[in-house]
Amino acid sequence: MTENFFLRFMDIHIKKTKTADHSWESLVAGVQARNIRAMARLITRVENREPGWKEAMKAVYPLTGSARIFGITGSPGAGKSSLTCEIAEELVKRGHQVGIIAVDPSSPFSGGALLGDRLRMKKIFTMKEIFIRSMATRGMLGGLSQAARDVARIMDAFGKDIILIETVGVGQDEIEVVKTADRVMMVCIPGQGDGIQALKAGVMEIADIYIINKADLPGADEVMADICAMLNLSSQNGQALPPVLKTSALKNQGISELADSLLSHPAGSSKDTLRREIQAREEILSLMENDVFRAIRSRWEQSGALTAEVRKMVEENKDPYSIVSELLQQIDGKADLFSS
Ligand SMILES: Nc1nc2c(ncn2[C@@H]2O[C@H](COP(=O)(O)OP(=O)(O)OP(=O)(O)O)[C@@H](O)[C@H]2O)c(=O)[nH]1
Ligand SMILES: [Mg+2]
Repeated sequence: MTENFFLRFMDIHIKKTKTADHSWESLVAGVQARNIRAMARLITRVENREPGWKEAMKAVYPLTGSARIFGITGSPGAGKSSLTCEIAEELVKRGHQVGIIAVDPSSPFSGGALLGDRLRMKKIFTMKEIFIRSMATRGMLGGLSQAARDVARIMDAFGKDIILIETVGVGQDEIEVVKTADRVMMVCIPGQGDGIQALKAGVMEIADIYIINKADLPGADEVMADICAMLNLSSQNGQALPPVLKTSALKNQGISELADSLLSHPAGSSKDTLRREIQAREEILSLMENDVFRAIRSRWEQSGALTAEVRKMVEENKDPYSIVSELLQQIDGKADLFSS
């Protein structure tokens, strides 16, 4: 009896230890085996830049490449989240596996922020074909767009073949995030004449599809005409104009046409190649910037050089420009690398 109990206890203990195997290898293997908890955990650990994250991403990378990434941006309250939900549902109907990355400027996604209180939107949380992850804009180690890339890749490795990234199209960081997508949807709304002027500067040129959401409200045709006029003005000779579509996320109108337009884009055009090159360059540079900076900083901090120089600046009024030049000169004698 006692022995039996002991064996059972051991058995449970072993099972527990097994399921609690959170090594990077087991998480990556879990993602490959389509284990949702492994995916969620891997995302968190990579986002937190826990030691070993880069090795994990090296293992994830070869598993990626089949997902299409669509960015969705626009002014606050334009209906981006509502549209994201409608598009996701439509794509699931067509047999796709969808990942959603909601970049929320205010708070990490907790179930309320993205959803509002609409029941329809809550539904997609229960659909096994859809995985939603939110990301706070602040405090993201290594930069927001890199975090979005990493999360999208993990979802891709899991088997999500479409990834939707929602961001508010206001700050530079958010714009950088949508630039990591293969195609970008820009959401406008009726009565936004001035808004379009404001958006024009930063976001308009990166959009591939223009959407006038809330087309159930008056004024949609006017905004459509404004956008078309603007696109016509800025288009170069012979260049095809991006599609401009009207939707109502509220009434589920125009969603199917939008999905058609998203999916119809032929892959591999020269514009795509150019975009990929720009994205690759930005990613390499951003990863490098982070690593180089961190390596140098920790070297200076550990050697006490930084503290010494801080004191010189405060107590002896030494200028910071000379401090940085001199510190850089100490790095492997390769001062010329850093001089400009
Ligand atoms: N009339 C109408 N209202 C809509 C439509 N789509 C969304 N809304 C409403 O607009 C409000 C904002 O919708 P969200 O989907 O949260 O908009 P969002 O762009 O994600 O908002 P933020 O993420 O806060 O910038 C909600 O009250 C929605 O119900 C639509 O097509 N028509
Ligand atoms: Mg939203």
